[in-house]
This record gives sequence, C-alpha cells and structure tokens, in this order.
Amino acid sequence: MKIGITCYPTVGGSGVVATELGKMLAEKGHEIHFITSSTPFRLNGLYANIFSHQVDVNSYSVFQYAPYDIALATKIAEVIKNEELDLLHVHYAIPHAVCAILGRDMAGSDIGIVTTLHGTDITVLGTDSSLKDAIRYGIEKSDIVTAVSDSLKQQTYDMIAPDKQIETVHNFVDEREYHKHDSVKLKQELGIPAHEKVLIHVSNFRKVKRVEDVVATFAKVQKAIGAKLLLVGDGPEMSGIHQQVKDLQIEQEVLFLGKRDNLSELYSMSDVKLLMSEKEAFGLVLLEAMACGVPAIGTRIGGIPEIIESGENGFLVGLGDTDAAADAAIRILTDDALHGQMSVKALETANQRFGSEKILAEYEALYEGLLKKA
Ligand code: GMT
Repeated sequence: MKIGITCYPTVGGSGVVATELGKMLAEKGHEIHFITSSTPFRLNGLYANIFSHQVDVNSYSVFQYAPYDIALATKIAEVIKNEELDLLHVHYAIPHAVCAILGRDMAGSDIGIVTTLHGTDITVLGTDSSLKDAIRYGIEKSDIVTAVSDSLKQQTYDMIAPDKQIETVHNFVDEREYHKHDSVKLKQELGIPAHEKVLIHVSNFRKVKRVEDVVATFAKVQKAIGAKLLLVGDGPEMSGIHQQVKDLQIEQEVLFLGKRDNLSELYSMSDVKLLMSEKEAFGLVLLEAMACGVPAIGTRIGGIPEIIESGENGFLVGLGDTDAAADAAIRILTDDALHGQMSVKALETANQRFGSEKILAEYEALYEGLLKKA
C-alpha cells in the first residue's frame, strides 16, 4: 500500500507513534509518505521506501497568522495526485483530519482517510467551543477513526458527540529500541551509588502532567529510604519545579536531565516510573518504561488504568494522592521479590498486550478494510 502519514513531527507521543508506525509499515513493504512541517524527529535510519514531503508555510506580512493548515492541505493534495496514494493516516482531528479532507477534495480524489485521536485534540481542544464543530467535522468526515485508549474513545463521545464509530487501537513501543540495557556505567557517570534506588519521570512538563506531585511523592520516598529522582524532558512548568525542589531541599537527590535520546538506558537504570498526570489519553512513557522492565505508579485517570494493572505491573493511585504514591513506591523499592515480579509483568504488558506486531496488524486490518470498500 502507498500510505500518506501526517502528524506533528516534533517531540511528543503522537509524533513518536506516527513515526514508529510509518517505519514499521515500511519494513513490512508498504510505501510511506510523511507529509509534515519538518522531518519527524524519530525518522532516523535510511529507508528506500519512506519519503518525506515538507510543508512550507510562508508568513506574508498581510496575514497575522501563517496559513499552516491551508499549506498542509495543498501539500496533501499534491502528494495524493503525484504519488497515487492508497490512503492517508493522519494523527489529530484538528488540524490534520480537517486538512486531509480538504486536501482530498482539492485533489478530486476519493482516497480513504484514517484519523487517530491522541488526547490533546479532544480533552484540551474539545472544551473550546470555537473548535468543537471542526473536531466533530474532522471525525465524521474521516473514513475510519481510532482512539489510543477506550477512555479517550468514551471521552470523545461524551465531549464531541460525533455520529461516527470509533475503534480503539492502543499505542505500542518498538521493542528493538526499548528493552533492558546494561546501565551500570551510566549510573556511575551520573554519580548515583550502585545500591541507591532510582525513580524516573519523563514528560513535556506541561501543567497536565502534575510534575509537582511527582516531586512531592519523591520527597516522601527519599525521606524514608534515600533515593534519586531523574526528571527527563523540559517544558513550561520547569522553573516552578526547580523552585519546589529547592524549597524541599532535595537538590542533591533530583537530577534534571532535560531532553534526552537515550531513554531506554535511563529507564534501564530506574527502579520505578512515576506518572501523576491529571489528563492522559494513554501514557506512552509508561509503556516505554515497562518495555525496559520498570514497574510504574500512575494516577487512576484517562488511559493509564488500561496499562497499569494495580498490584501486578505497578500501582494506581488517586489524582494528587502523593501519600499513596509514596507508599506504593516504598513497597516496590524495599521488597526485591515484589519488584522482580512486577518487572516481569511490566515486560509482559509491553511486549504482549501492546506488542508492536499486534498493534501493527490491527492498523493493517483497518487499512485493508478501507481499500476493499473502495
Ligand atoms: O502528552 C502530551 O502532552 C503530548 C501528546 C501528544 O499529542 O503527543 O500526547 C498524547 O498522545 C500520546 C500518544 O498517543 C499519549 O500517550 C498521551 O497520553 C497523550 N497526552 C494526553 O492525553 C495529555
């Protein structure tokens, strides 16, 4: 199949999933055309059957805002025609599904459009009355709509009420990239004693991630058993988090690592993963950690309970319940047998329930169904 993929190519779970999906589809022999504003950041390696079409957005002085959406739709139309695509798979209802619909119309084509909802397009933008109708339009005019969790699917029906069937297709990780590495040297290089326990949080430090709850949880764990916290990523809440760490006088115990590429090595040297978000359609970072054998503690919200089975591969806690999160972390970190069992379960979760082959097959079945209808 010749498949066009549009996503936000910069760092973010949806960009990661779209790019990894494109790479894996290419490995299975499909021809992939990324239509994006820049080359997706995970698009490393050379693939003879992956092509990248860049959307150029000019900013003319007469326009207050650069017309990205129109430029994207125009590019999509061009690629549909020139490359004779079989279908488009776009990530995010707005703007990407709406641009795909416009692009298809401009090309005079009846190509199928698959739209994947990732969360922010529904749970954040869906509350904006100026965008709600456009989101519904993007969903209803797509041929197939998928959501990355049952929770997001339900939220889409509750908030947007589209007259459209939505399929859940969970996210996956590339097991070849995310697996347990030998991280003894890295732990040494970071100055962490071999015996000391390590907790990790990875995010874009947006408000919804509640990183302050991660730090508050860690402060309680650290007081009880002594440990280190790795904070990986960067974003708008970072300066407040620095201040909180200072106020709690745990500067020596918290390592601010910024944006990193070697995530699977960092997970491999970690004993527990923390994700205390107030909104999370899926929580791809949980799966990445689990694929490296790391049990996770997360809030009982959004898609997180679809990944964490409390008491099996980690623990679920209430939103903002840093006492429960700290108790859960101390339990895992002070009981080697429990940690070992949870680590095995975490690996099983990532490799079996959310294995890349399984999820890829689900997407391919949807694509094939669409082509048969045409
Ligand atoms: O979480 C973010 O801030 C980034 C956002 C994105 O669009 O990349 O992530 C969303 O999509 C990911 C991939 O499907 C999911 O794992 C995240 O849970 C989801 N984020 C939210 O729902 C807040």
